[in-house]
Amino acid sequence: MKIERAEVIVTSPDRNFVTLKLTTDDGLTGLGDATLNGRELSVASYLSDHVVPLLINRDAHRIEDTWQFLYRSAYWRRGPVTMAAIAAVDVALWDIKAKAAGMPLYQLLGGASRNGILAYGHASGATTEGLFDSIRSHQEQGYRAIRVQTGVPGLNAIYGVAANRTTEGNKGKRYDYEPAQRAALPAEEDWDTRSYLRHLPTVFEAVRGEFGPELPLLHDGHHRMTPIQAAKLGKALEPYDLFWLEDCTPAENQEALRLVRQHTTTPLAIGEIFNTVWDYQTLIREQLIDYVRSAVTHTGGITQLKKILEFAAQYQIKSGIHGPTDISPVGMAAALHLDLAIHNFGIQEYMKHGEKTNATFQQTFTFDDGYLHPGDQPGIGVELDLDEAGKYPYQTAYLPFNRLADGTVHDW
Ligand code: EZ4
Ligand code: CO
Repeated sequence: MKIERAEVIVTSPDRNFVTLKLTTDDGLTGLGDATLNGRELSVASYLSDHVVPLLINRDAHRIEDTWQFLYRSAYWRRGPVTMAAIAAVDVALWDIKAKAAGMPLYQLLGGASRNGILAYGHASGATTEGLFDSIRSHQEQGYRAIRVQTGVPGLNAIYGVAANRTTEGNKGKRYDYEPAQRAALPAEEDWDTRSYLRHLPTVFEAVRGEFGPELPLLHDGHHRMTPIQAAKLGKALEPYDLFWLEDCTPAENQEALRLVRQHTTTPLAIGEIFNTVWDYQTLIREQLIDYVRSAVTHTGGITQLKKILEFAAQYQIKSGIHGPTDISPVGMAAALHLDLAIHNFGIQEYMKHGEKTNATFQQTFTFDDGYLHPGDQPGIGVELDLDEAGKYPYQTAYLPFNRLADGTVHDW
């Protein structure tokens, strides 16, 4: 079974997505997600200009060999653009192999280890009242675990809070909780870590008071703290029993997490911007984290993420696969097959896509009563409607960035 055709499809139904479609000489097709939020066209070019010519006439069954070939033959290793491109090829080949086998992909990964995949949703509010409404609305939709993001007094726009959607200029331009904005330049947000550190524990105290001790609560620090600040926050949040504190500090320097870990028992999740197992080497081996946040889409696909998660499993570290709306339904479906099959599953992030996206990417995965399931169709269970995709050309969009009160650029 040979790869006969490889097409890179860029479409922007509700936001930009990059999809690789492979077709074999048997007429089987496979899809892979290559979406890198705010840098989509670079991955599309990496694929079209440099990878597609290498795929034609390759044996579609040789997934591991193709992965190693793309990783090693490029000479220039790692990085988000390269690894997103490799991920797209990898997932498309797994989709094809599973279709050829007549099985849903999770069967090829070892079969189901559980009945359903616990998902968490994103609740947010500029104020505590707005946050409570958002948590209730997520519970009504079925969510059994909730990420809590909130406004901070004195700061205007802030990561994870859906405030801008209601302002006139931004209406309909972005998802409720999704930061990327369709605009020629990145939006500027403001930040003050000391205000945030003072305010956040009071929010979690209020949420626990209102919703009780059982509801799993998560929070994303989005890379803004120094290690000692992160340690302080972890300690301050201990009474509120978080499921995890995510990206408490930038983790290019993995050793920084030692300091955080020494000071707090709040579980730590890291890795949505990582792209290989090497980014986790110290974090996993020294048990400095509790959850691996990588997406299938940004970590070289099923082949690589499965290896990272098996490494993590030896240290009782679990999965918490990244699943914001900038992961396409193809990338989400791939994650769900892996979630269902692995033993050390933790939780899956899940935000619903918009109507146009769902019409463009037909999906078999389901969300019922707080649990996701990839469905039982052969392959990954997602098909791309090219007519729909063709209606929505790429639109320039950027993630925002942060400045401190004195104008200094800060981590976003
Ligand atoms: O900001 O995916 O945990 N989720 C996140 C996301 C990221 C976006 C960036 O593209 O941090 O909302
Ligand atoms: Co995050």
